[in-house]
Amino acid sequence: MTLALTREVSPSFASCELTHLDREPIDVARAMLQHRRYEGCLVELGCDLLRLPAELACPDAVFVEDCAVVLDELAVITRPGAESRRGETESLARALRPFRPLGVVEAPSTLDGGDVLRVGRTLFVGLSSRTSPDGVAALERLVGPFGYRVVGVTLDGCLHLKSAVTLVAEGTLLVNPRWIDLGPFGGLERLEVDPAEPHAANALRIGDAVVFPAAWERTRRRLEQRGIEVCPVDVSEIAKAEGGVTCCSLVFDVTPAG
Ligand code: CIR
Repeated sequence: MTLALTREVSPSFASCELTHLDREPIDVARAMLQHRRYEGCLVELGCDLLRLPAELACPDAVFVEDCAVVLDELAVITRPGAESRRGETESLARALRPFRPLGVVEAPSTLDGGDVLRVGRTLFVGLSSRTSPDGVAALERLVGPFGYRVVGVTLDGCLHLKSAVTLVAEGTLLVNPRWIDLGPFGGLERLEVDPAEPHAANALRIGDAVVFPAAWERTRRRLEQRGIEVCPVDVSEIAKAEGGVTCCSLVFDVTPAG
């Protein structure tokens, strides 16, 4: 069975970190509603939901993806680059412990899960303002023994690697080529976002479908023309906090007990 781990939107969500966006008023009640609908979409696509309660002191805690990298063999608990987010990892580690052995990224290294894109046995890792080179090395030490290759990727103009590139089908990437060096991705097919929609490269693949922000209609058409099933979700308030669709869940397979 496939589990989607999520966390409720914090009442303090409007005080989120922002790096590349200007602060706009966020309707937190609406963000909560949009988050519920996003969860509904994951359930429709066959996931079982494990929803953690909101972290009142952590405005960004809904973005669970940044605090862990969950692989079949282990879960790596990250050390987020933003200091305000470091308090999020403890409860997440507790939630993941029943499902995977844990590895931990230790200080002073930093790593955000939003910078890690898995394609088969390769982990592409964005060298963003949140992920340090020694964070990449720490990840490599933890996952190398399981046969994963770790490849650093330079990026510019966006928050995380997965703001600029995600996997939307076997062997096919959705990319904004203006934000990353695509050199390390040689051999994989690329579908570019519509130039009018620079933030549209963040799609969440579940089975053969992708969960995708409803706002990016032009890029959605490109996906559908490729034969990819798109489940649109309205994440307008979540986007104001610089969040996308991958960052609101950790999706992984579990073996049912018994
Ligand atoms: C932050 O700046 O950390 C949050 N406001 C947004 C994090 C989004 N995470 C992601 O794309 N993986």
